[in-house]
Amino acid sequence: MRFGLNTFLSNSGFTDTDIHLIQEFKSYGAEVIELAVVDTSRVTPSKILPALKDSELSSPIVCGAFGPGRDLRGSEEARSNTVKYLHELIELADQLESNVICGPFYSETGRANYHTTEEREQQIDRIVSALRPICKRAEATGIILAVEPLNRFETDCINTIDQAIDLINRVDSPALKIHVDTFHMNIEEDDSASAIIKADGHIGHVHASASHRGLLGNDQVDWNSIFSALREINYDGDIVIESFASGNETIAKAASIWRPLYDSPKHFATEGLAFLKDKAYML
Ligand code: LER
Ligand code: MN
Repeated sequence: MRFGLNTFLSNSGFTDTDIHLIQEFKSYGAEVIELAVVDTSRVTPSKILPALKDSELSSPIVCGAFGPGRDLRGSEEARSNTVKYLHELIELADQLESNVICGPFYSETGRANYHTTEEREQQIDRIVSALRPICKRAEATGIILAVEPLNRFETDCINTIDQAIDLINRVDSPALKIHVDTFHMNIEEDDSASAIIKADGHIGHVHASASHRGLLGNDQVDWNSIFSALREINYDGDIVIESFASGNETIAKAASIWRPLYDSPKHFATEGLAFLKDKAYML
């Protein structure tokens, strides 16, 4: 298990101008960095790779961002934009020597509306058809696509681990796994630890995020039971702390961040990583 930090902590999308974050996150105690890539054309692997190696943070996670216009169940244009973006992320991950791409690939974050059962079924069919060839490409590249259920206020599409397992069964590719996020599970699951155990064999990535997206351990997530469950299924992937910089309109809208979640990324990150490492080694 590696413990790490997502670059959304510091800004609204990682680009070449943020390379300094790699060393910064290392100094906070990160063992892996998750690069939140909104625009692939602003990330140059030949510039990033040496910085990752110098900081001993090789093999990053690539986190996809699904803002307006990226939607596998949306208009034809939105669907083709998303397919193109996912292919770009695979190419980028391959060049960055990353093994995992994560995020809510299926739809635009913030799209939450009523749909009839028939409409839902049609939407899932569209998502499955779009994901199959993308997963084939991921399989050929040896990259895992970890799909993240989001809470009901951020999507009406995939909210629970059960729904993610159903999607995985329909796509039927070893490259498609689940990206669990403790914040979303805290809202949607009966019990987050049981949901993790149910997903045994399917979990490709974990976001550690407090119930209020603030300081880990100062919140309502039952971290002991989360770690016991991960231990029970012998999870050996990465656990990345996710929270969001405030004062940024893009992030505020995407993740419903209306007030600052921490005083400084440094304090939030060092305390959070120390908390997670403690929990992991205690159990
Ligand atoms: C992304 O990882 C996530 O958890 C979303 O809630 C962001 O909008
Ligand atoms: Mn997340």
